[in-house]
Amino acid sequence: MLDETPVAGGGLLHRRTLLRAGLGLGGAMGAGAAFGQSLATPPSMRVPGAGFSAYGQPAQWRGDIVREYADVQTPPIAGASRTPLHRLEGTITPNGLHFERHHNGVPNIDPAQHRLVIHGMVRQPLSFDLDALHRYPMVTHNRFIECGGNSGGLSRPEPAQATAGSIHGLLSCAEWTGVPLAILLEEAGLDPEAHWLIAEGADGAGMSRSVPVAKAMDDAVIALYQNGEPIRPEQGFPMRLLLPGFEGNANVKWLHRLKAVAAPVHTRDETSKYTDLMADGRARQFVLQYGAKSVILKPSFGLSMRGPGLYEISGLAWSGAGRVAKVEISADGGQSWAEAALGDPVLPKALTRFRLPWRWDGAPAVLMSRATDEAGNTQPARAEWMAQFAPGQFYHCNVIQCWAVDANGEVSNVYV
Ligand SMILES: Nc1nc2c(c(=O)[nH]1)N[C@H]1C(S)=C(S)[C@@H](COP(=O)(O)O)O[C@H]1N2
Ligand SMILES: [Mo]
Repeated sequence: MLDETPVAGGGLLHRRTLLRAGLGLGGAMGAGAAFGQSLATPPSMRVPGAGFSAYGQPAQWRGDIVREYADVQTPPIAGASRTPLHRLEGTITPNGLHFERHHNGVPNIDPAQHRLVIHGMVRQPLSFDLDALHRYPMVTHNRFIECGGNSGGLSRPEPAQATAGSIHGLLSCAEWTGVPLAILLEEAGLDPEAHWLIAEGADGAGMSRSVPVAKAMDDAVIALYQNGEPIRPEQGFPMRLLLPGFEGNANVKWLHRLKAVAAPVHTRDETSKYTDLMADGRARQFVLQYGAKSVILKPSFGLSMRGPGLYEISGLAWSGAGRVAKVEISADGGQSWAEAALGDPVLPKALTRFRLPWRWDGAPAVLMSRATDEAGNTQPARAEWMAQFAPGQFYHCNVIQCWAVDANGEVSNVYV
């Protein structure tokens, strides 16, 4: 299917359509004065450039790509800042833009003093310093982290007119390197009756969560590096618990203690928060593993379109259960769908970039994306998702995000 026959309503083209004809966006070539100017020697070629720097920074022209910190938070140490997803490309979040969620600020921990203790129902309690951990074999994987409260704004009665980053930016993806937790637990010798671990952080919140031993033995990592450099203070320096695909809160930062216990202990952070109040008045606890989710970033609120013609729709998809199997896009409010191309390679529990060519005819359109993962999980419509819960419950929201494009190319957040 290499021609430009739409495969779904609203002008969606096949994901493998080769746009051979050119998009006509380059500006007319010719002998005119404007073309002559384009060919002139750029001023930067006439002088030497700047010198070296100890730690590089983004281009000065892009210094406005920053974490969004819109919520009014008092005190400002308990809250969140968000990744500007709509201003980034690819799948990896630069370390300075990884979202932050702190319950009592970022502790300043001297790595030489820090210890990770494994105790409780174990044969041999152990204490590791950073050097000791570096003697163990390490693994490196791309993994997303998403806060349980991410996208929760979509549960509000009116759709917020806000960027994709401010709605969905409690989500980041990094290449994490560290020691598989299973190795350390095997050395400590878990009691067969120890089915949970209490993971506690060394921050002022003493944040702690109950974590199933099955997860700890499966793919949990004591993460020491983030995108190749030592993990940032905001992400848990000198070490954090990484539980791939599990809700952000359980990925305890500044990790200093893992206590093996028989059953979950119902810590403050897993009872007062990150628990879903259902429509029938019961509460669902330990909603740890995410299902499938996606969001279109281009176009999205604040990134308006410049007239009819060819565009590439692109965004991010992910699942806590494994790999993204497919992402479908609709440009007609969900009446018809076309399958997007997925960026290669599709990694488990990592962000996946999807893309689809679109010939926009200039008429109002409603764009939606729907991810399905390899376990068969998919995304519900907002109304379907809301119906399960008591009013006000917003955790673990994976509803389909709908963006309306008006005839002027302006994009708004809509509920369909
Ligand atoms: N010790 C500790 N660990 C913590 C937190 C915290 O406040 N203290 N916040 C949790 C929450 S709610 C989330 S969503 C993730 C956020 O990780 P990040 O700040 O690296 O993005 O860390 C979790 N781990
Ligand atoms: Mo969170």
